[in-house]
Amino acid sequence: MKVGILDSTLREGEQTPGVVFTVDQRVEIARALSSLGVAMIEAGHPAVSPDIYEGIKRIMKLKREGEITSEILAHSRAVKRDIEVAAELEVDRVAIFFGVSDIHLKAKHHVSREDALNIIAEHISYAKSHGLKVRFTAEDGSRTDLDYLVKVATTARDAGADRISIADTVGILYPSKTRELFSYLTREVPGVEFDIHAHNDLGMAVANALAAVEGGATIIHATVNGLGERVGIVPLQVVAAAIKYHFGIDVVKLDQLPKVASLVEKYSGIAMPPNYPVTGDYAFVHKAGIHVAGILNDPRTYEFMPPETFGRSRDYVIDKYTGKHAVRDRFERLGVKLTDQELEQVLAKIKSTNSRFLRDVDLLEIAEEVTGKVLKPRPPE
Ligand code: AKG
Repeated sequence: MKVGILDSTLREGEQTPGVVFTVDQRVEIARALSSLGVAMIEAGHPAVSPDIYEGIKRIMKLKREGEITSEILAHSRAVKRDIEVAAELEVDRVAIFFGVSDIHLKAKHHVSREDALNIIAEHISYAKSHGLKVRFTAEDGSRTDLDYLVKVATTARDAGADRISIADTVGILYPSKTRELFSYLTREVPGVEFDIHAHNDLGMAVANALAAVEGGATIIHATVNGLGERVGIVPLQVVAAAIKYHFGIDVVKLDQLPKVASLVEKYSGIAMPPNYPVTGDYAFVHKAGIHVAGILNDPRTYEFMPPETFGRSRDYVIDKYTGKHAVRDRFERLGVKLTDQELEQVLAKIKSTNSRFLRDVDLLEIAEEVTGKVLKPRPPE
């Protein structure tokens, strides 16, 4: 199985409402993504604004100097000026998109299916004549008539695209349909590689991306923290963890994911919820007594993979759900010895509070009340 990541935080990610990156931030994010090990970085659509143009220019300078090693792409409409701008920037690849569903052809492009094929071929050839590698994106591909989609992909390939992105632009695919779609396309249109661009409107983007890979796609589009239009696309950290668990493949340096997630959280201004998979604060934090007893005995009881794989560590919280094992472990860690009876009394008091989080100082206070002694915790290491 062959699979890599195209990160589109700087293009799709910046299409999140309220997100704008400065040029310096774009360069820093590209550097971080490259050292994370993503195969490709979609660095922006340079015709959109001067700062995106400038960002790609600086990213390409770092690429020439060897500081960035990922393949760098520029997004482009099927418009000659967009392609010329990408060529001017000497990006590794231009990604030309065109809406190919009947809805897009009629309501957006106002062209027939036949005319669309000519436009696609013409612009891919134009990009090739400028020495660019081309990915063609069948925008709204998931809502496109299948026979026509095969014609689109064949036309793009024959015009010189060596990659085709099938975009689930409105996020309506589900896994079995996605697998079928990609199996069919890879069989019907040989000689080209396929990308999956999956939006998360129905919460199935990661599942669809994995299903596309099973169907033969070799590149998954993702953004850090799942940024993107509306509710975004495949979150990089989640899909990377899923690929590691299910396929045993490291698509990026997994232990660097939290660092990159925090960087993008800071620059995007979009806070990561604490219950976010892999990089959220609670991703490896346990609570119920049964769960904590389980992880203290063998973490595999309630963890799909060790948190250290992702540069994280495990923890548990203390509140009314807590059991004796957790309380004993916490006091042992604090270097405070309590008898079994005292532990039971402490636990009873914990259960009668409705505090959200009991901190170590709160636990010591309860234990002092129970024992009637002044307790001295071991100083933190
Ligand atoms: C979309 O269709 O949602 C896009 O953002 C274009 C995707 C692509 O270029 O692969």
